[in-house]
Amino acid sequence: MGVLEVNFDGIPGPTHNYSGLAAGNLASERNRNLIANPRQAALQGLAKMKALADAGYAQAVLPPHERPAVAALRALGYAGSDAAVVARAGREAPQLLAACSSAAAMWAANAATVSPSSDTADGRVHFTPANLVSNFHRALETTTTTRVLRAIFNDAGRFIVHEPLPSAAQFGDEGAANQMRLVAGAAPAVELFVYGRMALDTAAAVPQRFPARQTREASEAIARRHGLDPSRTLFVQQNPAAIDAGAFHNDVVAVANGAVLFCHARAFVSHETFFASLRSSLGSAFTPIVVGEAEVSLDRAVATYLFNSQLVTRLDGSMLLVAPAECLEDEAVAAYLQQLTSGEGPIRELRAFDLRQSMKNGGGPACLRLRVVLSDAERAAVGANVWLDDALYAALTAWVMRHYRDRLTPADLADPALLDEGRRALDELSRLLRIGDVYPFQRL
Ligand code: SUG
Repeated sequence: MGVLEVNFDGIPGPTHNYSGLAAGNLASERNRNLIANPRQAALQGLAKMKALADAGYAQAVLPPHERPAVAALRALGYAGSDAAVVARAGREAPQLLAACSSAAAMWAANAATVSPSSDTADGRVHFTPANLVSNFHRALETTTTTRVLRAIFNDAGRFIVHEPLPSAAQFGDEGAANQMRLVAGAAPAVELFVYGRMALDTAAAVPQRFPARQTREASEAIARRHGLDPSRTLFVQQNPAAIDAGAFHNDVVAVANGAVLFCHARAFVSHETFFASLRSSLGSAFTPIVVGEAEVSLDRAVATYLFNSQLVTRLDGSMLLVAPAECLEDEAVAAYLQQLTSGEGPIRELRAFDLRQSMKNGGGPACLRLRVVLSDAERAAVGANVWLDDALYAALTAWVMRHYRDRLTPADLADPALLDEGRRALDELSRLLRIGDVYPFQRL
């Protein structure tokens, strides 16, 4: 039976913009108020997906969410017609409208934590949609994400999409961006959860400058509800210094695939104990590739998103690193990558992609995708039209060209026409993808 990893990439939505909403995400803070190009954002994302699909990697899509989120504005006291709600929020509270208009659901690594059926006690694939409580604009994603995942993974015998964890700071959960999975040969996998702080135990060091979004308590609850084997599950603290340097998720400083862990030397609190545990679970196959400060500084790693690359297995068993184009423009990082891929190590190929629209909001190749390991039978149980083949790529590209603007500023978010354009686009998309009525405007 063939088991393979499918990358579900989020399609950047029609309201993609730069509103500086994410504290501790240096790109988002720096690029606030830039003019965005939602059409280009979507096309750049689709181009990466197509290139990987063409190279033989299993690729699927996740749809954007309805924005502005009129229901959220109503819950906060705005009333009247939808157009009046948006217009008044735009006049009185533009930052609130911006939060309710964010296209942040494109960063699918934050959609959910996923445990493949081979890791879980009941033999089903488990999903916990992330509650994303650290940021209001992201917490708005959970309801639609849960519906979308339930529409795609709609077979109770094979899949379970849990409710998100309780929406409280103590259970702050940012999904797969803080989860890694390592596997060596036929032995069971090790699931690795990286947290930024402990909510109920204040003894551990915490970042001084920026928020730690993921709590250990959240990660432990997910491991319990997914029925993971405690002896194959590790909880590791992210280095507070990495969070303070702008690594708001672990996937900004580390990525794992197979038995390889590619990370910065300052990614975790204690490399040595944690590497020793991995070595005892995975044996000699465990291959850490740790990049020191002298080769690539933490600041350069965050600026280029070197570790926000996708690491995928090629047919011959060696690995491809899917990196952001910014890596090749930095002398130290480009030199490091040249040396990394030309040696005898496991990573033998590099492909760089222009994802600048997403990158300017702090989202690289790895942020844009949710990894879901599925067996043949599980893939066959997906009834939705989400597999990116030539036909879906052509349809999605044409859909983007029909519906997306090529220029959007935060001030444009108050334009009521944007809401209508988005709804028309998503109505069409939900039919194309066969995911049912997942959007609030379809369920009125
Ligand atoms: O949550 N940016 C996102 C980027 C998420 C990246 N994902 C991963 N690392 N997996 C965030 O910080 C910025 C939106 C704005 O400022 O308009 C934003 O939400």
